Amino acid sequence: MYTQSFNVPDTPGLRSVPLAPSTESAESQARFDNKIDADGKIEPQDWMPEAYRKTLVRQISQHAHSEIVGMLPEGNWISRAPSLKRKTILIAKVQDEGGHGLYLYSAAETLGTSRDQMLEGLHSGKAKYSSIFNYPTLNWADLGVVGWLVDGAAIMNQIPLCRCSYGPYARAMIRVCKEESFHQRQGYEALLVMMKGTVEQKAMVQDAVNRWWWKCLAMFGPPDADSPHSAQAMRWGIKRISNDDLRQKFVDATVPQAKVLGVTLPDPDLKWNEERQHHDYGQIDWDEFWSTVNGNGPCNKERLATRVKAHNDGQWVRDAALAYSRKRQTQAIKEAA
Ligand code: FAQ
Repeated sequence: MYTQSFNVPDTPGLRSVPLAPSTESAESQARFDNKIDADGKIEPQDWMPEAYRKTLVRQISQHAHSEIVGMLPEGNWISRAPSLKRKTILIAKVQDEGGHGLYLYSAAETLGTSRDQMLEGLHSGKAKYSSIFNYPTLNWADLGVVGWLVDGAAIMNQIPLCRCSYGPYARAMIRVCKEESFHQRQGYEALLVMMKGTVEQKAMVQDAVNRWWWKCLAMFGPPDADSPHSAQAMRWGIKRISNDDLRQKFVDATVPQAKVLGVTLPDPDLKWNEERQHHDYGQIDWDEFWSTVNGNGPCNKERLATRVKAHNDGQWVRDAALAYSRKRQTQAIKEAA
């Protein structure tokens, strides 16, 4: 359902933004600029402007933390899945999200930022993660909607990242997108089954769609005009498609899916615009978005506390692994002597 076919051309006009000036040697800068202009890949050993490195670390950090915190709203439901089949699928999905976080922490390590530094940023509340994971999953229909819409929005954003100019991030995203595609499908399929069920089950699905729709639209980030990082990130080929263009693609792709499912998207202004060849849609509540991003959503405190506790509870595993590794090293030195 969500494939590389969503990998449409870059948002037009990007190349008209000049590259940010750098104080580094003109030769290194020129090599970097040429590679970016030729749509080549920047690799960890290549020289890169500090601002490029910083932007990547910021975005990869936000992304990695989203995958890790994103395990929590679904992990809560593993013990309450309605059948063995759904439980198996959910366990696999939550494990995949953990794996995505780890690939991304590794990608950030290639930029010189350690996993400990990244985790310190998350646990202290300084680093961001996606707004969407600060909302509660109230019932089983929410889990289907998270798969269909949250993973659907995530893939829409992530497929263009497979073409990101930074090699390790781009390569990590290829596998992530394949797995996210399975996540989206399993959510949609779970909802299709519920929509063939009782009146109460259908009402649960509609209620979950009503609660999640607008929050999923906000996942793509602020409107282009209010997005401080977009122009430069796109000029560097980190982001390929703007926040608003991705949001529009998501709306256009989701409307027919909602129709097949038999649910209404909760937006009276949602309608096809013949002239634009896109759907028009209503106003997103950006005050609510920023309030959530800034720590005041319904679950921010709970999510962070759960994450910090899980990390602290796992300290003995890290200690044991380190002690074992030191013991092996000491043995190896003794044997070599
Ligand atoms: N939530 O100038 P822009 C997933 C922040 S993965 C929180 O537009 P940018 C998988 C932004 O960081 C979902 N903060 O920034 C899954 C910046 O703050 P800063 C995550 C947000 O970076 C599914 C400020 O606003 N995906 O769901 C959000 O150019 C199910 C200004 O914004 C990614 O992270 C937001 N929604 O564009 C897991 C993909 N939006 O850093 C489990 C990679 C914006 O100045 C279960 N990331 N902000 O303090 C991106 O593509 C970009 O970072 C954007 C934002 C598009 C998210």
